[in-house]
Amino acid sequence: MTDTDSNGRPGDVSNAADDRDPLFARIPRRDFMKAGAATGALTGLAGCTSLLSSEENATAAADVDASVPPGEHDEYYGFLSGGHSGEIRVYGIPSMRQLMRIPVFNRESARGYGFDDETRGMLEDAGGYTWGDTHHPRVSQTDNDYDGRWAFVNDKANGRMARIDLKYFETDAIVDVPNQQGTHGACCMLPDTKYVFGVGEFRVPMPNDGRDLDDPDSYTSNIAAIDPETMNVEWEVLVDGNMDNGDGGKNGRWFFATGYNSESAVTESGMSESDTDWVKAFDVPAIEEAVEAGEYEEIGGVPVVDGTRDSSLNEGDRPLVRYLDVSKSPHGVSVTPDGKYAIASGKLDPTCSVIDIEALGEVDDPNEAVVGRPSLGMGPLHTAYDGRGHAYTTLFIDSQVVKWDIEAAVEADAESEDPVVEKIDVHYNPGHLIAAESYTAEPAGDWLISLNKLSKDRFLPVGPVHPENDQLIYIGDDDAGMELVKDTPAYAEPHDASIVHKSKLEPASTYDPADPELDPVGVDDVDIQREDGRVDVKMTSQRNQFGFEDITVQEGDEVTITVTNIETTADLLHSMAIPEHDVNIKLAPQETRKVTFAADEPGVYWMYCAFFCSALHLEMRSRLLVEPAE
Ligand code: RUQ
Ligand code: CUA
Repeated sequence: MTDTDSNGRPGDVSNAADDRDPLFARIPRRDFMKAGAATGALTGLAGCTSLLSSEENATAAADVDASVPPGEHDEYYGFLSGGHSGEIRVYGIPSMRQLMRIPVFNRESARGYGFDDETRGMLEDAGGYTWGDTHHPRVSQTDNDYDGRWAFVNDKANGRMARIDLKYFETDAIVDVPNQQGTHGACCMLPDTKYVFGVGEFRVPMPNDGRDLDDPDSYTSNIAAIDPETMNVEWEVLVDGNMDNGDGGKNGRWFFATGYNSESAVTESGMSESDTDWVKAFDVPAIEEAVEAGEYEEIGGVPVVDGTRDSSLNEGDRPLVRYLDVSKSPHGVSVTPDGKYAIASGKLDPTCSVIDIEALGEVDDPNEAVVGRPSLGMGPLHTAYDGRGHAYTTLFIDSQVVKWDIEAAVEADAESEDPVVEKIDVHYNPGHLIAAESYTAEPAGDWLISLNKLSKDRFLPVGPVHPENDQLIYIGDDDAGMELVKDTPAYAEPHDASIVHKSKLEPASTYDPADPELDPVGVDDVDIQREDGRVDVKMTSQRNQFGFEDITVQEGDEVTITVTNIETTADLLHSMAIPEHDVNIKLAPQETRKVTFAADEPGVYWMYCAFFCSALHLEMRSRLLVEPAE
């Protein structure tokens, strides 16, 4: 049964609310749903649903205690992507307090990210772009459980993948994926994170060097298999149609990607013409064998294997990529915790397709591996799990999360609504949702976050740019049902998230001076070297001084300053900023950073510390004296 009605939010009331409220009327609708023929019924509903007043939407009493008293810690870390802010945000769950922001593809001044030589060099080497669009943060696993080493996240804007070191909670590697435009999906090959997969969304000529400009039929997209240790792209597989989201099976064989545009069109209406699109199932060991056997073409320095439908490698009894016909424009795909099924959401169709992963390797016609197709509601996008046999799917258009029974969906007839257990309203228009440890073999089954694209009336108005709304839902009690516990305004724009139990991470509280890569400046190494217009400064920072009171250089010198924060006390940060030189480095305890700049203008410049580090913080400054050239 579905309890849409008992939730009291028929669609026409919503439309009425929309008409009444001039504030809502001004909101430009996000209408990516308005595509194409078979979706006529959806047109006009998009973005206009669930516009009940916040009073009507107020949740019943919070029986569930999600409070985390002052001074106490949360149970989980949530890693939420920041979308086109280019960053990752770390939340405590269930408090939903934002604990940290980790800049990834964006320059960020509070952490000096993109200002010191190392992080600036990393961003420059990875294409030199100044922004990115993070969607899918995935945390590395060993034996299908979080191992606390890394998080990975894609850059949809510029075709990149980044790695975040979870000891220091900082980005430590970025690869500019060759041959890929719009790296959208990101996920790990499980059980042991053998690869990180980047799923290319935008079809382009291959190589994209000016050839075939207006010959869309010859465009392709691809997946890239990235080695998590080296961040090297090991191989890529070309396919037909777009790709969108991806997820790896749990046992090292299959990788799944959804995709719209099996039509190979370049316009919105063209992309939604057909009633079906594909889920592509990549047979990873078969692809590795093909690479091993030299059955690839090297493009952009990467072995590229042909996984298009008509390719010779895709014929015979061990095709590299199996194309499954599923309902129109599937969006999210995620593998169930037990590794049995991959579930692809219909987006423009109210159903999800349940794919039997083991059957995939046995059937001749891959469509026989689609063993369930429950009808869930309008605009299903993404699915998460509680480890008790339930799936939770966001319904973008209905503004709901639907809980359903996976095995019941396999038993039921196609398009049956019987597998639906319960629906809950969310506010509004959810994209992803994520349950605690949902991507592992053993989800925790207690908390779920619905990452809603619109907040409309839920918070104090702050001008025309509204925050989004990340809602915390308790899913731990199957009898009582889902309970909406908390609204959290979110700056644009979280997409996906991973929720990791705190016991699985071991963040460092200071940098490790024994780390050979850090090369710290000791108290005795403070030094200035000059040679041919280059000045090399090594110095320390500690309460309340830098290693030099004055640094004198000549106009036109290239100056490199390496600073180590020699504090051993946790949380005692310094920084070194130099006005009018765009210099700004952050120094956590025992951290060493290096910055190079040109001393172009004669004058006095106060190097100062920007973290309030002690009562004498303001006095913590030294002079950079730039002498006029003779
Ligand atoms: S996609 S809102 Cu970038 Cu994960 Cu679905
Ligand atoms: Cu060091 Cu302020």
